[in-house]
Amino acid sequence: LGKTSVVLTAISLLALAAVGCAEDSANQYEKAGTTATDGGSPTAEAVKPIEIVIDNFTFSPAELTIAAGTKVTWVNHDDVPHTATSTAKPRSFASGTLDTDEKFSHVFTTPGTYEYFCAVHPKMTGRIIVK
Ligand SMILES: [Cu+2]
Repeated sequence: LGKTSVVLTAISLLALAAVGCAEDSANQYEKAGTTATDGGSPTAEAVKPIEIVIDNFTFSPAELTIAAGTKVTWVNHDDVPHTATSTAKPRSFASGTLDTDEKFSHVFTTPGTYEYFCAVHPKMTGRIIVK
């Protein structure tokens, strides 16, 4: 009997630990989502996702420095379609056409400087520096 209750205790502890981890991840995700637009320091947490807003024919922020492994999401808040297309060839990323409120995400794993533009409006440009 004693052995059984030890095993049962171990199982419940494991279950608690798993629940705790899941809650932590969810909280971090929510926090990142609400702070991504406040312009906080992007280097504070390497894995915090970053959002670039497209509005009024502008990428904002136009230049961004991030840690390798960061996920960047572009969201189009304009009422015309835009893209986020890497300038380099071969392209390291290309969103395709983003209609209003559509999003595109890319994880930057390799350090370097990534120039990009809007294929519909080539004068719209941005730059991401991955450290
Ligand atoms: Cu555009």
